Amino acid sequence: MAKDLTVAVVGATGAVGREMLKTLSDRNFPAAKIKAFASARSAGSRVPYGDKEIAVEELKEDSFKGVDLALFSAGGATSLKFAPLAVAAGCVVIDNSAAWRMDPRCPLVVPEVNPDALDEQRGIIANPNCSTIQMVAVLKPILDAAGINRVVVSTYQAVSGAGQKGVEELERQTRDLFNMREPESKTFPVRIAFNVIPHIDVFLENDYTKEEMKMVNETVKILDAPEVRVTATCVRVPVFYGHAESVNIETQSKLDAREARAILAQAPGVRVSDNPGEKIYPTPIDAAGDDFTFVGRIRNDETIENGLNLWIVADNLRKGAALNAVQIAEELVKRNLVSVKDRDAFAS
Ligand code: 25A
Ligand code: L14
Repeated sequence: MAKDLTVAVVGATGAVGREMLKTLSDRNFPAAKIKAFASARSAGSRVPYGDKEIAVEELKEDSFKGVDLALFSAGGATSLKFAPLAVAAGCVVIDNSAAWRMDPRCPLVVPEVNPDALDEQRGIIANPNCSTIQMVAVLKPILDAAGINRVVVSTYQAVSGAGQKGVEELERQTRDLFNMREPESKTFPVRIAFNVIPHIDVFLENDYTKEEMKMVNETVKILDAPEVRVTATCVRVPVFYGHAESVNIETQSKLDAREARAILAQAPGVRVSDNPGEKIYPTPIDAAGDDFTFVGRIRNDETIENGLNLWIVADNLRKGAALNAVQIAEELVKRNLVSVKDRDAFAS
């Protein structure tokens, strides 16, 4: 068993950071000491950890002295600047931002899918995008059973994906509309209340959004399967917690919907919730607060030889972010990998 660890959460006052603290406590992660960091404006506030509260400290360059493991969720700019400083101080980083995910030095891990990638860790381990995590949890057993040529996905993403400020914007706009006030859009590009927005993160040169291209590129890296072609449309919906996805999969060999249902029923971290006759299918309200990735509406795509359609839902703050990060931490402990072998690995 490893020594008792000093663990830090960076971005501890945010929607994901709070969930990280809760998850560490709920799962009895072997931490001797927990530290909470955020920006200067939160320094001195307190965040819950189990039945206690811990004081939030301002994140500084020397914050990682004596810290063994840090979970980051404070945006890409914070990760780019502070994760290398953490590694140089001997601290292993699990980073929830997009900043390091496609860096070849950084494993990109969903513990049920590719835990062995952790053996190659050099100090920064990347936590995938929320929509990608729940999709690969379902794609992996299908890939192993029948091979995959192509995936077409459309997402229905909750406002909490944009952090606490996303949650507050939907609340505020809803109140304003019911009180005959003109709602203001600050976090989302246009009004989200009673609307849907086909735009998450920034637009890129190819007219896809960055969120869409994360799903394309991260899926191939996690599955280690360059033959899997993914195309995505990512949409924000006025839901507080829980991302949903409509996924069309073209397999290499025939996999019938009934066989797929049986395979997914055995998949780690996945719950099949699929009985049309009984009106059983997962919705974000069912998934919110839960740790499983739910899958339903599993049916044959009747327009092609080897095709499936299905519907995936998970809690974006839990499996999509905090829980997956803590599961990575647990796997590192299990494999005795909470150590930085090369402190210069990310020195620029
Ligand atoms: O565009 P970016 O830069 O990449 O950022 C994206 C944002 O999306 C969120 C996350 O916001 C992030 O900041 N996000 C969600 N999932 C993500 C993911 N997978 C993700 N980002 C990347 N990948 P968030 O609200 O979840 O959390 C932001 C946290 O980061 C801290 N932070 C920001 N800049 C920092 C920094 N920490 C250190 N150094 C910096 N330079 C930030 O702390 C927060 O912890 P803060 O002090 O700046 O803000 C705390 C303010 O947030 C409000 N608030 C948060 N939670 C609550 C709350 N208010 C009430 N109740 C809450 N539960 C308060 O207003 C508080 O002042
Ligand atoms: O890259 O706004 O993991 O819903 C995930 C949440 C990017 C933003 C990521 C959102 C983030 C996204």
